[in-house]
Amino acid sequence: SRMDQFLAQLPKVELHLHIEGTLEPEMMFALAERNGIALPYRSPEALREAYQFDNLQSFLDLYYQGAAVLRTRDDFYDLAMAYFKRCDQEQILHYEIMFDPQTHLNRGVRMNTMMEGLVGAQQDAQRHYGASSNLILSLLRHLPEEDGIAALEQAKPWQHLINAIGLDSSERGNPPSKFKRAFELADSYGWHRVAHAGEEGPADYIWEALRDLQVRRIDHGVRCQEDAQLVEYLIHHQVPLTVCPLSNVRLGVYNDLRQHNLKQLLELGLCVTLNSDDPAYFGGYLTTNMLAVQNALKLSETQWIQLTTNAINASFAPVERKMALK
Ligand code: ES4
Ligand code: ZN
Repeated sequence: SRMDQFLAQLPKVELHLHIEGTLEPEMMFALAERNGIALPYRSPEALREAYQFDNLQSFLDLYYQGAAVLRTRDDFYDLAMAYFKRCDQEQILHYEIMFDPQTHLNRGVRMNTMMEGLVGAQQDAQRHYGASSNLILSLLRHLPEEDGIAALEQAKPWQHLINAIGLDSSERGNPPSKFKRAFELADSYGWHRVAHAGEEGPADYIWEALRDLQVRRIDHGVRCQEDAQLVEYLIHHQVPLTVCPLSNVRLGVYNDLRQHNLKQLLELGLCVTLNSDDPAYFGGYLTTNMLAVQNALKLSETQWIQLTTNAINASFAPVERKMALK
């Protein structure tokens, strides 16, 4: 349709993307073979069939298992480059990608290995596609804060190639306040701060991320509507929310896209952005998310342009790059 055409050609920015969540079953099998690792599935198709999640934790279990095929610098390079190529095909001109170093450090993969692969791919994508990107080092909130601080210390030599700290993994029972000192250390590196909050966890975790971690963006944040004062605050301060519609449906945050509050939040005047989260696991990349949202919620062209403008404003791109994107 004309609207699908409009969405396909619209210049895009992606701010909530786990690079380990772009590991397609085919690449998982190829890397497993390259590294001599056995997978407990017969084929990529059989693996894909196992992607039926009840909640965040049931997804995370498979996601961490899948990430175990990533061992070498080339693995991280190939993973990132496949996503960057995809971005070029979808008019995604700027992206800020998260990675979970603890997932890899705890398996004996060195920080240098990850960083050389990821940064190498970022540089090549800049050269080949003219795209700009930022790296967000994300801590696993189910692990102790000390473990996260150890990861940050390993990242210190790379501090100028990392743009922000993030916080992800199992939200319930792991409040943002647990990571106050880790986020202070990241601040001393000159990094921006973001955190997953209000995905499965309560609205109070959004307040905590703002107050205790001083975050500049909230990843997900869709449960903010359970607290009217919080909604008012988010509007007044234009705190960006990186909303991930297909992720929310696949993980049971909403039963159906038609129940998703993305359009409502946008119309209330929040700085909403649209993102794909873990596209290899949740059924599609950014354009697929947009088409599914359009099908379910029917946004106007003006609203779609607003979502993109919000993403440009909410990004950590240098001001000259933001102007070029507009
Ligand atoms: C994640 Cl959807 C989601 N939520 C929390 N942590 C994550 N890590 C990767 N995807
Ligand atoms: Zn996420």
